[in-house]
Amino acid sequence: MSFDLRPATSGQHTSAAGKYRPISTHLAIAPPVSVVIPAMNEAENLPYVFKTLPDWIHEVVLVDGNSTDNTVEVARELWPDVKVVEQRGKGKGDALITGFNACTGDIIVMVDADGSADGNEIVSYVSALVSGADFAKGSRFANGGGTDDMTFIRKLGNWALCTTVNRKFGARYTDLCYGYNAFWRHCLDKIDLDCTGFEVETLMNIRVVKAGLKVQEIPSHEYLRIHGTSNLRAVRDGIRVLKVILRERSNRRALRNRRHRSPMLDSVRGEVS
Ligand SMILES: Nc1nc2c(ncn2[C@@H]2O[C@H](COP(=O)(O)OP(=O)(O)O)[C@@H](O)[C@H]2O)c(=O)[nH]1
Ligand SMILES: [Mg+2]
Repeated sequence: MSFDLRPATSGQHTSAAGKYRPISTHLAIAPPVSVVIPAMNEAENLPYVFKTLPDWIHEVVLVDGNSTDNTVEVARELWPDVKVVEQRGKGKGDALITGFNACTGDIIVMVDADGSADGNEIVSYVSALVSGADFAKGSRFANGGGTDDMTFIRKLGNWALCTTVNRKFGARYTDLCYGYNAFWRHCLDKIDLDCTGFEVETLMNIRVVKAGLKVQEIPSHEYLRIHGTSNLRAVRDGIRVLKVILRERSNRRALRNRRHRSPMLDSVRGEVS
């Protein structure tokens, strides 16, 4: 099997000044964009994923979750420059954190490896970031978005958890547990991620609000996983997400109480409202 999808001109789309890369017919950008792909046994899906990635991205970081199929070999064939990182721990959250640390771009885009995300949407995420957002959050339920991949139970659980986050943290999200997001690298300094599993997106979504970052939702369509089955277990992972929400809520309360007791903590005011 041999299919290098990357055009020979890739990386040469810079302007005369050598600084800006055209990313659409209307927009050229300077910041390098890294795409992080967590992948565990996704060899059969990777051709569909890589096929939609734009040629102007700076790098692809694939985080391999100890795959037992030929995920890594297929990724290298499809995208010879791919940076493959082996995760040490377990879980999607652990994989993403590992991948973020390996990125060298100023903008980081998270893309699932199961064929559910269309890489052509990356331009919408990047446009939002270069127009002023800190965090471009994909939403399947914003106007223009959609999903072919969620069961009724998953939709219900996602809605309930999203509503809880909105109430508890003053967010106005239309979606919560969605893996297609993008952000400026500097956000990582403010959200300090510490989790391992599928609760990772929820933790990010809560912490960006707590940090006062500017979040813009991007309508996104989630397609059906092409091959294989989801690693997510609705009840088990729903409980993990709920625990994160409660933990983040109690951290916020504890910080507020400490602030009342110690004027020294006034300096952190503004981080948590
Ligand atoms: N590296 C790595 N990737 C994972 C792990 N768990 C899930 N993924 C990847 O995360 C993405 C989303 O996982 P998926 O099973 O499709 O969950 P769903 O999209 O929530 O149904 C896919 O690309 C998976 O291969 C893991 O433990 N390690
Ligand atoms: Mg999936």
